[in-house]
Amino acid sequence: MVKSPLVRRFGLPGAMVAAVALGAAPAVHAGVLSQGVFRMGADVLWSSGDTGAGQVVAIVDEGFGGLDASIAAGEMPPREVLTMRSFDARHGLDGRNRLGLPTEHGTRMAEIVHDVAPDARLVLVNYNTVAEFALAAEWVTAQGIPVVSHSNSFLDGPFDGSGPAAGAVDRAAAGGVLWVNSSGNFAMRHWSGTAPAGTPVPVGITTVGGTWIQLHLSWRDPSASASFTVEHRGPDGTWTAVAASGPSGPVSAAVAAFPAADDGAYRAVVRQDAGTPQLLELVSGSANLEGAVADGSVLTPGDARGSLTVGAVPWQSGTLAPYSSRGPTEDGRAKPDISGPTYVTANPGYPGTAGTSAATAHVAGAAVLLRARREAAGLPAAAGDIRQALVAGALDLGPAGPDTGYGAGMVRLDLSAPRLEARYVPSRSVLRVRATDDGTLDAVEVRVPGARTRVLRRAVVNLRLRPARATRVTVVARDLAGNRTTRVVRIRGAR
Ligand SMILES: [Ca+2]
Ligand SMILES: [Ca+2]
Repeated sequence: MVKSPLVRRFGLPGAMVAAVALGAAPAVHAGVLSQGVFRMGADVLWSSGDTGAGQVVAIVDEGFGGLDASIAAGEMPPREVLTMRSFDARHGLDGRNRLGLPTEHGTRMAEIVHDVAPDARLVLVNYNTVAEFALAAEWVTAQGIPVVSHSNSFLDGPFDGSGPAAGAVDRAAAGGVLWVNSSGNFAMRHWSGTAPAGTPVPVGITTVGGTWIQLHLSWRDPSASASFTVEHRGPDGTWTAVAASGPSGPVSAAVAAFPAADDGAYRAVVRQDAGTPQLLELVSGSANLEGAVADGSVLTPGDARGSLTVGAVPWQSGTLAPYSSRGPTEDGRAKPDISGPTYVTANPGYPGTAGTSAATAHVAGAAVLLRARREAAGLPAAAGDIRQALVAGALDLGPAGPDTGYGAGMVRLDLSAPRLEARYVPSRSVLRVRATDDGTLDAVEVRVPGARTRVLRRAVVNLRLRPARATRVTVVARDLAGNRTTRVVRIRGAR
C-alpha cells in the first residue's frame, strides 16, 4: 500500500490509490491527469480495462487554438488520430470566442475529455454563430457520434428550451446523441426584472480594468421592445452614457460589448420602451452584476430538454461554485441535471481550469467510459441508458429542487465504498486499521471520544491507544468519489 505514482506525479494532494487499483491502472497517456478523474472515480473503470477504446466523442466549441502546443506537451493525442471539422466559415478550427478574440477553450476541454477517456477517439468541431452551431450539431448526429461535450452558452434568450440552439440540441438528442452541455457561469452575471415604461432600472456592473463589458438583454414578446445604455461614473461622480444597446440575435434581444476602462464604475440602465410589461433578462458575458439573480441563470442550450446539463463543483470542496448557473428554466423545469468537478489542472500550463466548462468535459468523459463499460458487459448503451446511469450514480450533494444548481449531484463512477478492517490488539495497545478501495482512497478518520478526530492520509494505520475506560472508537474510510465505510471498535478500559 504505497502512495500512487499517479498521485505523486500529478499532484493529487492527500490522496492515495489502493494497491488493487495501482496494479491494474493502465499507463494512460504521457500528460498530466485532471484531479477530476479521481474525484469521479474514473480509475475504477480504467482498472477494469475501460479507458474508452473503440469509443468516439465530439468536443464542440468556439475554437481550438493552441492545439499543436497541447499535442507537443503530451496533453492531446497526435493530429493523425484526431478528427477535425470546422463550421466557422471565417476563422477555421482555431475559431474566435464571442468577443471575437482567439480562443484555446476547445483545446482545454478536449484535454480534460482525453484525461478521463484516454483511448477514445476525439472529434474536434467548432462554430461561431448560432446557425453554424446548428450545422455542427446536425453533422455530429449524421456521423453517429454518440457523446458530445459542449461547454458554451448563447447569451440571447429565450431560456425556456424553445430557442434555436436548444432546438439544435434536441434534434441531436432525438438522433441518438448524448449531448452534455454546461449550465453556464452566469449565476452572478444574470439579472431579471421589469422596467416599465418611464422607469429605467440601474444595474451595477462589477468590473476590473480591462475586462470586457458584454451585455445581452432579452425578453419574450417580439412585439415589445427594450433597450439599455451603459454608463460610466467619472472621478467627479457623474454618470455619462458610453454605450447603447443595438439589436442582436434571432430573438428579442439587445447587445453591447466593449472593454472596460481602468477607472470609475459602470452600470447598465435598462428600460422597456414599448409593449406589455416584460420580464427582462440581462446577461453579462464576463463581468458580474450587482443584484444578480441566480435563479433562472441557465442559458441556452443548457436549457434544452435534450441536454444533460452540468453544474460546477470545485473538485476538493463538494460545494457548488458561486458562479454556476441555476434553474429553473424560464418554463419552470429543473436544470442543471448533474454536477461535475472543476478547478482542475489537466495541462500544467493551465492550472486551475475552472467553470461549468471543465465540469462538463469531465461528465462527457465519464459518459464515454460508462458507454464502454456497458457495451463490454452487454448492457443497453443508448444515450438514454447512459444518461440514466450517470444520474442514478451521482453523489447527492444537497437538496433537490428546480432551483438547485447540483441537479442529481456530483458525477460518480466509483460506486463502491472502501473495504475497511479495524481491530484492536490489546496485548500491544494498538488499533490496526487497513483500508483499500477500487478507486482512490481519500482518508481514514479515527474518532476517539474525548479526543480530537484524527484524519490520516494513509491506508494502513497503527494507532497506539490505551484508554482508561471502556471506549467505542469510530473508524471511517472515505474514497475521493464520496463513498464511505464506518466501523466501530469497542475497547475495554485498561482499569
Ligand atoms: Ca492532461
Ligand atoms: Ca470506492
